[in-house]
Amino acid sequence: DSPPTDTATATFGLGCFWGPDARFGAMDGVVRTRVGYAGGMTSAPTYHSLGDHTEVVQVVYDPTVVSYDELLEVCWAIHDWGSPAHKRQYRGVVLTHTERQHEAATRQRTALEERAGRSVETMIERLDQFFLAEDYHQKYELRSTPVVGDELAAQYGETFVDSTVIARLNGFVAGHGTPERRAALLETLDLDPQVLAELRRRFRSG
Ligand code: MHO
Repeated sequence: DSPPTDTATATFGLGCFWGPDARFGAMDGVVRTRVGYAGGMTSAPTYHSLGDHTEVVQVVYDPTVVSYDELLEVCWAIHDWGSPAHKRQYRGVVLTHTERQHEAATRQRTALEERAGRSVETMIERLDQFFLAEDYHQKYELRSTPVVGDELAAQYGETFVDSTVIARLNGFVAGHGTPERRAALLETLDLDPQVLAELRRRFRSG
C-alpha cells in the first residue's frame, strides 16, 4: 500500500459524496480518496453544521497513470450538470488546485456545452480550504457492507481513510471495476476468511 511520490490532487463536488468516493476509488491511478466539505467561507463545517460548504470528494492520483482530464470526464458522467442544485450542499463544482486544472476544467465545460447545446450549471472555482468529513462518511459503501465494513475499519484503524486498497474495495463493493480487477485485488490481500467470503459473494453479484 505504498503510494507513488509524485501525486496530484483534485477536488470535486458532485452531489452526495458517498457515490463519487466509490467511483473514483475504483479507478486505476487513484492513490487515495477522502470526502469532506469545501467551497464555502464558514469555519469548521461538519455534516450537521455545514454552513455554506458543499460535499466534495478529494482524489489523490498518480498523473502518470490517470490524467486530470480523465477525472473530469468521469465528473460529467456521474452528476447532473444540467440543472442547478436545490441545495448548496449538493451543488456541482470543480474546485481547482492549479491554473492548469482551472484551464482544463473550463475547456471541458465549454466543450460539453457546445456538444450538448445547453448550459452547464456546474461551477468552476479555486479551492480554498478542504475540511475532512467525519469518519462514518469515509468509504461509506464499504463501511456499510455487513461484516466487511466493521472488520476492515478495525483492521486498518487510522490508516483506513488513506489506504489505496480500502479505496479500491469501496469502489468495487459499489459495483465499479471489472471482475478481473476485483479478483486480482482479493488475491493480494491477507483477509479474514469471513470477510473474504463476503467480498467474493458481493463481487459475483455486482
Ligand atoms: N441524506 C442522504 C444523503 C447523505 S449524503 C452524505 C441520504 O441519507 O441518503 O449527503
